[in-house]
Amino acid sequence: MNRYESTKEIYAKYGVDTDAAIETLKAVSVSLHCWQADDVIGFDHDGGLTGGIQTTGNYPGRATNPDEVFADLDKALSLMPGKKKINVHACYAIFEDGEFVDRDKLEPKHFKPWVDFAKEHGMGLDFNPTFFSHPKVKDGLTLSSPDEETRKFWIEHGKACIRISDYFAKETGIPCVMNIWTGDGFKDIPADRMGPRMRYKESIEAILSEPYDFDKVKPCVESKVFGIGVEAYTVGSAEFTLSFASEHKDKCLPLMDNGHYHPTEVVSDKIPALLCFFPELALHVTRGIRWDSDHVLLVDDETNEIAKEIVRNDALDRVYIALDYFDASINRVSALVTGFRSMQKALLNALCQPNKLLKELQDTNQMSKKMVVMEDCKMLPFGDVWEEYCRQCGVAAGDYYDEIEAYEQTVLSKRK
Ligand code: RNT
Ligand code: ZN
Repeated sequence: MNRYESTKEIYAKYGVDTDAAIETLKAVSVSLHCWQADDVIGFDHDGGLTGGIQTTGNYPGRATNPDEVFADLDKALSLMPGKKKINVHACYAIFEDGEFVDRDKLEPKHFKPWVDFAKEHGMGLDFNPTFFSHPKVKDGLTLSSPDEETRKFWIEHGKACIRISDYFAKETGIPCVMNIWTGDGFKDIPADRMGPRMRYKESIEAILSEPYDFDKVKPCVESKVFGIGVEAYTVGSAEFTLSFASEHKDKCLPLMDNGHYHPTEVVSDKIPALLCFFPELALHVTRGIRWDSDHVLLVDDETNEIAKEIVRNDALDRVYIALDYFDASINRVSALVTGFRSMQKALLNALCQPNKLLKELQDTNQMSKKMVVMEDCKMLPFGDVWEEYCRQCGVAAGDYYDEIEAYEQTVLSKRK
């Protein structure tokens, strides 16, 4: 008997069907963010990243143009098991022959290469308006600016992005999640906390007045507790975005990024809370160290708990899972692959838990036994299930670093 066959029997004793877990995971999309490939810079400006987020590190080989980003994503995708989507930011618009338009004038054609790339890989695409790294961010504000012209520019950008999201959904035949995040906020104590929020509310409503089919385009609002340089106040706070999404349930979803809460708050506990009220919700899965530091996702406790809450609540088709981290201090292809694999491992592990049994133990108040079974499950031979899953997906279960190293030597190290 091979290892997987015997592992399967061990899991079966807990009522877990590992073959079924593998099949289920194969159909779950995880959205891979293009921005880990180039430190969140994009192609539409020469400057660096500004606006409440930051990448640190200067590992050699950063992709600096569309060809390089596509090549790196290609390499990364070849080393990942599972179903993927690619998450694109508006600043990754691709202009032909010296053409340039500002963000309020972006059109679907500026993203055609992304559609071609997605089609080649049989993937869907997600999208994000880019409300940062741009001269029209006025005094740190975009959609919530007191300056009408500034707000108008960014509203037009948001509307253009809805049209582009619609194009993505139509071309790929897969719904496009479009996330609205702004770094709007203040470094120091504001005198008016409500005014910017009222303007933000009206601006997002104006963006969402652009017509779209909510089955195809899924606008989201992402909250945050604070950003770099805007430590005192964030316009799009947790209460603001959750209330907004709740008031506009027929046209947008709440998005939770697990780096965007106070350090002892956990998104894993918020998922079931939101599932009681929202038909669908979206996530940015990341790894914060002390604060929203956007480290590469690993299989840590919270990643496992997030996956478990999605699986236990039978919500794999109600939660849009996307990754969001950016580490410039290590090989970026490795970062893409390791983070994506971590999410896959957490999901597969969650699918291999005796969730039904554990729930029964809780509901009959057998809490000591529940604790013992939960602890026992940590020692199950999960590695064999992972190995089988990767085998079926046609990728190595581990040991992918050699390939990354070879790519670094032949491609990344040759870049200027
Ligand atoms: C920033 C938010 C946001 C960004 C991306 C690039 O704190 O998490 O989602 O990371 O839009
Ligand atoms: Zn995020």
